[in-house]
Amino acid sequence: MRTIYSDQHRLHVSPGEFGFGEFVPAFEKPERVEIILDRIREVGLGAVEPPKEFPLEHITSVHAPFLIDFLRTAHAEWSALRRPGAAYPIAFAGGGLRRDRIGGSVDTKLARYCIDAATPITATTWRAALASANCALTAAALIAQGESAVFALCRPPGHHAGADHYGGYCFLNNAAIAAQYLRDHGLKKVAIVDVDYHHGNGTQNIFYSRGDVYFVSIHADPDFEYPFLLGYADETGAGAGEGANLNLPLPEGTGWDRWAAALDQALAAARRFAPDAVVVSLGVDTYRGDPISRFRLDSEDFLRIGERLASLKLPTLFVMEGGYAIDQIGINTVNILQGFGGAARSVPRVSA
Ligand code: OKP
Ligand code: ZN
Repeated sequence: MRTIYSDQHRLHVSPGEFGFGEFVPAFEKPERVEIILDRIREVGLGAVEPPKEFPLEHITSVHAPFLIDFLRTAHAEWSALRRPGAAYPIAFAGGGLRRDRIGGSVDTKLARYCIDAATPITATTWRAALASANCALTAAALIAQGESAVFALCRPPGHHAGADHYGGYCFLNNAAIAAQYLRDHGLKKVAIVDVDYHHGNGTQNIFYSRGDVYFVSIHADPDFEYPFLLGYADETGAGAGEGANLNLPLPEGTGWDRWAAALDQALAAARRFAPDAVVVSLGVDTYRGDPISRFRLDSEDFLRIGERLASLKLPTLFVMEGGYAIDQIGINTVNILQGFGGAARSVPRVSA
């Protein structure tokens, strides 16, 4: 399996995030994808190639142009006010505040566009986010040209970024951008299967009223886990998208048996939709050792996830999302790709 990777991801380094009463070091850090890359090379998964550059229209087809302008210019506005560090919001647009206000000061816009205090914009964040989206687009172009499976090793991740908002370590929704590219290049129906521990609220938001892109997500119940206010089972789509959104929230402590049953349900639903291709939002923060998550999957389980995804027998674009257990992130991620069938079966796939 080919991997699309850009070293420009290093241009985004979060100074830290606000979590549970204190400012803590960022969990979403550059080493994540470096370690995955090392594992890809160690097992000989396939070629690692840089992304091509795509016109911004592919991004503005899923994100509001005002959000894109903001991501590009927010840090310049921030530092023009002689502020140190990265741009974080100090208020949020809940409680009936005016979500129709799309301009104003940098703080007004941060309050309107950003959904949490874990997603800082630095001077070079935009360049990293754009390179990440270009990885997804490059992989999508390969799928559109007939490749059966490609891995977009995206960083920063994307599935929490919606049509007009960002957060959850995500700026641009790489999986949604890829799915839209496939729709624009001859594929009639695309299914997005989100296996990250967190609900892909941004992806759901982008496609909620559309019947041409099916979204199914298996995740920690938002009753106790981020993003807290989306990802419930009663969110089934709207208008033309009614029935094209499926949420499978699971309780704290979920292990393989229960998670795998949800995966089978997700895959049966995706199969019924009869898509022309599948985009997998690939997070491995379901791992039992993940520092911010509460599921209990083992490294071997990720092989089984890959095998089951392969049973759809559809062109499949893997887009990297979360996973914060640095020591195991390479093995866990590549196990999914190897389980899918991307490399020689003789390579050992679990190590200490
Ligand atoms: C991004 B992805 C921990 C709080 C975590 C943000 C979680 C974003 C997850 N201090 N808040 O879906 O893996
Ligand atoms: Zn996650």
